[in-house]
Amino acid sequence: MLAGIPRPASVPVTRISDVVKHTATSVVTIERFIIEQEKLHPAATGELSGLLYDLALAAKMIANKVRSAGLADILGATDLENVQGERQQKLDVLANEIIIKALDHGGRLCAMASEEEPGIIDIPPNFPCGKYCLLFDPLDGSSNIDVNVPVGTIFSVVRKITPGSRGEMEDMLQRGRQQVAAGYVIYGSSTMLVYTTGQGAHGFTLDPSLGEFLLSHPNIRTPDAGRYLSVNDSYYTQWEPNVKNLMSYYRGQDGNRQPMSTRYVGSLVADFHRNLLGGGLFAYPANRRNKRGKLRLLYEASPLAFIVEQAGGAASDGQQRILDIQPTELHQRTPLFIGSANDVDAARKMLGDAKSASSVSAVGSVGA
Ligand code: AHM
Ligand code: MG
Repeated sequence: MLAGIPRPASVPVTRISDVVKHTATSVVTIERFIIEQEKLHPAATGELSGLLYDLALAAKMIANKVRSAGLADILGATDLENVQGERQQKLDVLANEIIIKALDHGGRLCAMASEEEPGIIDIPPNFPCGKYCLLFDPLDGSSNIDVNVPVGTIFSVVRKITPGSRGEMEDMLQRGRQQVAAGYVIYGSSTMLVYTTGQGAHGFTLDPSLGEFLLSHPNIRTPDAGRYLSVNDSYYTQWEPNVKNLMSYYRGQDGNRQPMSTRYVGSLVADFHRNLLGGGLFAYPANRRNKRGKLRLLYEASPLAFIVEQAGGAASDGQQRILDIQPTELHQRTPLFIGSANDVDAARKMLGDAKSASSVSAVGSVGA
């Protein structure tokens, strides 16, 4: 089941579609889907399933807060700053608390880490510890809340690797390919939860009248080449020449491809989700001011990379596969090129092998 654990070629792979039999009109709750997915793994203890239920519950609670934010007069920034030196929105604080409170007592986790907290979040001593670690961004894109633009929650689950019951930093700093589950929730025109445990990427839409996530997007597949390019052009003057050339390529300005359409919400989950379904590339390159880009490896790039790969796409920092990067810090940033496989491959060729003329010409000659 687990990503990163190679399966011998001779062992037949059981797929979720072998176990979950449903038609396009079947009503499948996330709970039933998780239970049926667990049946793929006879040795499963149910801990991961329990963790996923708890995350779905937290998502519903956050969706409720996001939906009623204006009514409850809780919009606007607090005076607090988070560990990245950014102003927190009140909903960031709420979402952070909701996830911690929904997950800290279930006996499934040994520790958590959040974009909003500087260090490891310990499980309170009165609660049992489990074998997983949860890393999350409780409310990504929160600067968009005041203008009613979709925001999201992103999460990553890894297995504890150190001895002892409490989670350590070493447990948190694992390569993305070691993730056992990852997902995101988009609070948009509807609330959707998309997750993977390494058996495909599956999407569930919240039915607000039932309060249930229903399977709406089984086995998501992203197109190999995309329609949309999502990048913040305001950094153009800060980009290195090879990044400028890459963006010219995507726009068809060098004559080597049809131009992609530009779409940039500025809310990672919203941009990623649109491109996952419609095909395309989200790019947040390094620039001269931010040498490692802006986005965080462990709870933004890695979980989305796990999902996009499960959907047939790819994710790179321009040099290497996101899931292969060895983290060294909890809040580490990374450049990110994520989406349709062919479009990510172009970034890898034009940035990773920028010194190699043959690689560049494999994508096409680049404009100045
Ligand atoms: P946040 O985690 O502080 O909300 O920042 C992450 C957000 C992403 O959602 C989005 O893709 C990016 O920042 C936008 O950054 P920029 O305004 O530099 O384009
Ligand atoms: Mg974020």
